[in-house]
Amino acid sequence: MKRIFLALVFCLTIPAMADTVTAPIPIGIAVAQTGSVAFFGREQVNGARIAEAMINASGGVNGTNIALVFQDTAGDEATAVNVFQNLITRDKVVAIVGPTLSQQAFAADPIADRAGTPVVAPSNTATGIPGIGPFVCRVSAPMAQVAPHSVKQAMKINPNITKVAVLYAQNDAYSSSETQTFQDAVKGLGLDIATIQTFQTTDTDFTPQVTAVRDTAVDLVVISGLAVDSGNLVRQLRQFGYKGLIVGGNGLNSPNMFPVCGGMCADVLVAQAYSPATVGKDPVNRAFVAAFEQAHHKVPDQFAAQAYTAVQVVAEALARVEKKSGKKITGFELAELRQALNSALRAGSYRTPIGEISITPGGEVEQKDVYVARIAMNPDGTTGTFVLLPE
Ligand code: 1QQ
Repeated sequence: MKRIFLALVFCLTIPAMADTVTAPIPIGIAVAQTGSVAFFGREQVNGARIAEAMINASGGVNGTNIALVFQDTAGDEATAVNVFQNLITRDKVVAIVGPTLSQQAFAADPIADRAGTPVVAPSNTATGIPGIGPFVCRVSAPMAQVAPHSVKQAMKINPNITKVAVLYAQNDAYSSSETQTFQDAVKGLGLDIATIQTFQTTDTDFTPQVTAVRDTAVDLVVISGLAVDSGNLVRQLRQFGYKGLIVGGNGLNSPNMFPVCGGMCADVLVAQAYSPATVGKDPVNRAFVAAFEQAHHKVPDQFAAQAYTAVQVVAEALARVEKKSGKKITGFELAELRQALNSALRAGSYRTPIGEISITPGGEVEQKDVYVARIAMNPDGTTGTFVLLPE
């Protein structure tokens, strides 16, 4: 009896078997495959898949393949939280690339952070993302650095701008963060903010906002919103007769938005952390664009390029972990690997389609090149291009 009791106590007190990493190395991709933010998430899936194929074709991580585990976060916080939990505990991924929105990141990233699982944000541009915790970093340049470039370009195109209308989605973290940057940039250039209009990302009718813009007779409109809301707002501004320049934020940064505002997307200026137009200069980008075009018969957008970059960064950091430890990734204890990977992500630089980047110890991306494009629409009214503007 006593022996049985002791055996029972022993069984109850031994720790659960530690998880060991096995091949292929699982990396979570937690982005929006459904819902309105899938305008961006679909391209993130496309970009990540190209990365997986190219990395494995060139030997994976020192001979061990990676395997992306895709989970649909849709565009809301609760789904992102759920997906993060599943990827961490059920799928035992070594790192998570995602989520699509900053609004989701502020809810879901703390879960990964507490679980000691590295997060590489491919498209979170709000201020404060790396500050969520030591396991959070990003390859998406913050709008605080990117957005001012588009306002400066607007001034170059029309030096007579004096009055500006600022519009933003007040229920979204990225939009509220980006508008602050825009407002500072506008004021810094000595311009007058004649009106500030707010909306919700779920709005479809922008009559009050576009009426206010018309009544204040501004010569520049600056918009920070997500997908369909931004597109509809641009369309309704034009329908109400606004003829001046429009600066759009990151939410207008995908050709998938073109069908939403149609021909009226024309002449919107957008600052970008990636331009496929740089393809001639850089062999890394050239290889990515060629593979993407072959698979999807179109050029990649910023969301595809940043997702590719995030997967590449994880794979290269894994290779660094092997080099530094002298041990194969397979065979590492999962918690130990996640910790080592998190440090390796922040060591050294990466040559990626978005240029040469590095990640600071605090998790912030350092990226040199930023672009501003002007949307040109084709006569069909649903397709178009981001035409890169000279600096
Ligand atoms: C963010 C963004 C969005 C526009 C990505 C789709 O930049 O949420 O941070």
